[in-house]
Amino acid sequence: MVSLRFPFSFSQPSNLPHTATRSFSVAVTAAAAAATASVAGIAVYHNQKHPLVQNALNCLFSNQSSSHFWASLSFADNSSATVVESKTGTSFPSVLGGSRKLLGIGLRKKSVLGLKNIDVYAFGVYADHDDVKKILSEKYGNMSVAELKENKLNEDLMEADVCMTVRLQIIYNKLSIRSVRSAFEESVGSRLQKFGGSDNKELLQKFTSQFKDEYKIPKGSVIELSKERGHVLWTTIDGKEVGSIQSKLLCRSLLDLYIGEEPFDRKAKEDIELNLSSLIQK
Ligand code: DAO
Ligand code: DAO
Repeated sequence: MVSLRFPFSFSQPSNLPHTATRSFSVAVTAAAAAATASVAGIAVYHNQKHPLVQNALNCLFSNQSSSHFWASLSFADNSSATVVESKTGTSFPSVLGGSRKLLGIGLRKKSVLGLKNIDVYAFGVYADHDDVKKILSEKYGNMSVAELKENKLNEDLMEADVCMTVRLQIIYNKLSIRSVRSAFEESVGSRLQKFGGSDNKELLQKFTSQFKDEYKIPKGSVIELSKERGHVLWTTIDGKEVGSIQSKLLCRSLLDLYIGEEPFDRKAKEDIELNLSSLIQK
């Protein structure tokens, strides 16, 4: 069984504003209760079947003596694990569609007029476990984590025909489709230019035209951008299909926002790298 590592950093509540995006807490909704333990005011329902959770636990206990200690975990059998982005309280399923594993979560912020930074959405990056093993293990399976980093594993992941999903959970309550389009033109547009080398206005236009003006994406909306076999990018909003576009360049550019050279959230990228390495090495 594959075990994912989430490098939890448990911070005291007073540190929260500075460390929030770096802290995860794991909550597992219980279908059946399991053994209970209480440590420093923390309730733990322990389940060996959830390696993600198990690793969180290991990490939790290994941090116990540290002064940076603040978290809340609960586990149970037959449950679906979720990982919570602690600054915003947004939770992400640890597995999507049966085989896509959560590799890391983070926050997309945007500075408005250079005056304030708003949290626009929380995101989770998932990759199909079998694809990762099949496609990347042969090349990388025997490398150490340091070697993997040097070899820019993320670059190969973005290029390879590995099924992936980026799940966005909207936090900002005043998002208009117009502002989404213009942010997208800026963020993805610059990557299309960088990787495509030529004018990709048409591709950008094709993508953004899927988003009709009447769509509403209030706080709590969930957008999934899924890269399917053959570099087909499917978009869903709250589970409803919006459209699909086959373009390796578009898929590459989109993933680059989260795991490329200048990601939205550096810590999220590091977590993703680490968890990807451990998927490959198992
Ligand atoms: O209200 O003017 C404003 C700020 C809008 C910020 C929009 C950022 C949009 C980021 C893309 C969201 C994709 C779902
Ligand atoms: O954060 O800059 C960014 C771009 C993120 C990709 C957003 C694409 C999703 C668009 C969905 C719009 C729904 C109406």
